[in-house]
Amino acid sequence: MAKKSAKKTVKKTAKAAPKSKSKLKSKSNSKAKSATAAKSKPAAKSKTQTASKASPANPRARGVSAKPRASSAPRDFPRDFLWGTATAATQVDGGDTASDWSHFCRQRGRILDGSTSDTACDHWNRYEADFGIMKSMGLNAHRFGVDWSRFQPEAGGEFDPEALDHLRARLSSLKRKNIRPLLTLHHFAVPQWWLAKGGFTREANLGEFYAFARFIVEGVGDLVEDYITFNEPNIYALMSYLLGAWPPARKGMSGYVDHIKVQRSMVLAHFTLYDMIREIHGRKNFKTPRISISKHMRIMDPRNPESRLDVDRANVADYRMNRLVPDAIHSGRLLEPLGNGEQIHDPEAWDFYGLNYYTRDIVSFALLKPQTLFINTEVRPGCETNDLGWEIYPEGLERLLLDVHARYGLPIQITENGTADAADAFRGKYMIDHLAAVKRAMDAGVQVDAYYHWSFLDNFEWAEGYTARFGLVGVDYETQQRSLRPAGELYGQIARTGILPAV
Ligand code: GCO
Repeated sequence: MAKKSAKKTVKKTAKAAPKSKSKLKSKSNSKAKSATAAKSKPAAKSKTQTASKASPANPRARGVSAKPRASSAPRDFPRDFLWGTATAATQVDGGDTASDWSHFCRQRGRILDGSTSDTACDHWNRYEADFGIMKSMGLNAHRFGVDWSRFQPEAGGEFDPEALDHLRARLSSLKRKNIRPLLTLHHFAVPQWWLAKGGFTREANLGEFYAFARFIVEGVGDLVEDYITFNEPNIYALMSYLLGAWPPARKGMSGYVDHIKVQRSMVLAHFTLYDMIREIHGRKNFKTPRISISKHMRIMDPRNPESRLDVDRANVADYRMNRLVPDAIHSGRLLEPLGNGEQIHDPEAWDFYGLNYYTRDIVSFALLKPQTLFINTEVRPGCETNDLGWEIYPEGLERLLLDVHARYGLPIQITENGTADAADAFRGKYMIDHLAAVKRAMDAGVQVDAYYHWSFLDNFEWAEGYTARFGLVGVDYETQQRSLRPAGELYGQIARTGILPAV
């Protein structure tokens, strides 16, 4: 097992990392809350955004009031820093009707705007032009994913060689443009046929997922070095099995049990995939891979820091949300409630920490919520929020980076960070403020190697459909026209110069 050690230590001068909140946890229902917020505050209707020449040097870059520093200013980020964007197959590709999401979208009332993922951004057919936009922005990295249903739409069927050729063509296109890929093997979707037999709730099913992963890694491992095995395992388990918002829309007590089983399966599968990917790369003389998960993290602060009940629930929420799965992967043990703490793999079955960060929850004790372990989450009253009602809290990213560094000592890649802002009114400032938080953590000794902005394109935001616009590039879903937003131009400038404009 490769061992990674902290290359640097957090300087004493660093702002205090959050106190280690040990205890057990439970998840927060924030994504569900987001759905609620989206209902009351719909994002602007799809309209073509015209490409703007705005840049930070140009006040038309909305949300950014200050000018860039002189070009002689020292770089804030190292020259080899990876500046990327992130997408997920279901959210942008289109054309896949065999996935559980495609089936789910056809059920009445599941998706906020009644839409489907069937066309999305038609990125499957337009990737070349889309990667051209990335190149023109000056980006050098891109995270994207594969949906298994695309490669094996039917149970027991052969893996589709044309889909593999397509994936190779995509990766080759990125390579020609010097854009480094980070490939996600599971991002919330599975084939409908596999979900119907229990999906990740049944460990006996995992062999079929491994066969898919093997097909992909053997087929494209010469073009990929960086992998994410699972995107946000706990969010997937929570939304799909505990809150009933995503397929298979389970909830209740049996859903609770299954949401634990799903996370257990994903930890087990991560261990297997970690070994499998390394074995394939070694045997086929592919470059040494770097492997991790993308971990959704959110700050969990108690509503009343004086209340023992609120503080205790915040600790539990923090553990369930931020620590359980990473601690299991880092220790190689099936920690409770995933198991009894048994050691099932060598420790440190990952090469970096993939961190997704968006927001903070305020946590309180709720007697009437046994199904969420008496945890209530809410958005901090009066705070600044995005189009989905999520608090904008850049300091949270610094807190989490310091905490992750102290806990695991791994290099960190920020595999998602971004905001829903249909008017592109505050995205630029959001980006600068979060990157400034990253810089502060780096100055304090945290090794951060990459930042992937979520997202490259406006896209299908799961149960919120197309109502939320996260793209640096706006998409007109009727014409599939792309328009680089001012914040996209700003991001390109930051990527090219490694310098954060002052705000
Ligand atoms: C997630 C996913 C993305 C989302 C993004 C915005 O965190 O849910 O990784 O697919 O679209 O986070 O919600």
